[in-house]
Amino acid sequence: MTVLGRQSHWVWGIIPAVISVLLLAGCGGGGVKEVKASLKEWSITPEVSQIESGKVRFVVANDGSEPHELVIIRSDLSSDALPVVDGKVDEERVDIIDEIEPFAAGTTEQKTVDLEAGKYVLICNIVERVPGEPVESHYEKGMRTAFLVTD
Ligand SMILES: [Cu+2]
Repeated sequence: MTVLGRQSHWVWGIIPAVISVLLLAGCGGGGVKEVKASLKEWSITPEVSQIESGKVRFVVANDGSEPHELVIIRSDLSSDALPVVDGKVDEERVDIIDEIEPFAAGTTEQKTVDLEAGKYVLICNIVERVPGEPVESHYEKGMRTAFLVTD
């Protein structure tokens, strides 16, 4: 009797642990997916180029030598075909989901967004204007990349 009693305690104790593990595996650990990305002169490089819809936490490192930003745009256009006025993507004419404001070289910022399935473009929309010199458009220099969100 004593031995049997110990065994059933052991069984009841392990069941919640097994259920927890199964739930975590099924829900992707709470439902927020993390995407690390690197910004520098002149590129935006996420560690993956597509992800399933839902909450996505972008963890973005500025690995360059000057400030950059990350703008998340929903668009069916290819990443180099967004409407541009004088070097800057026209933010009135694209569907901006969210953005991380310009942040310093050597630092990391993050932002969690809820993304529906669709095509997106990640850009840096900083334009530097020095009198007497051509404008320096981070977007036109290459800080743009397509990002796909699947069902
Ligand atoms: Cu930039």
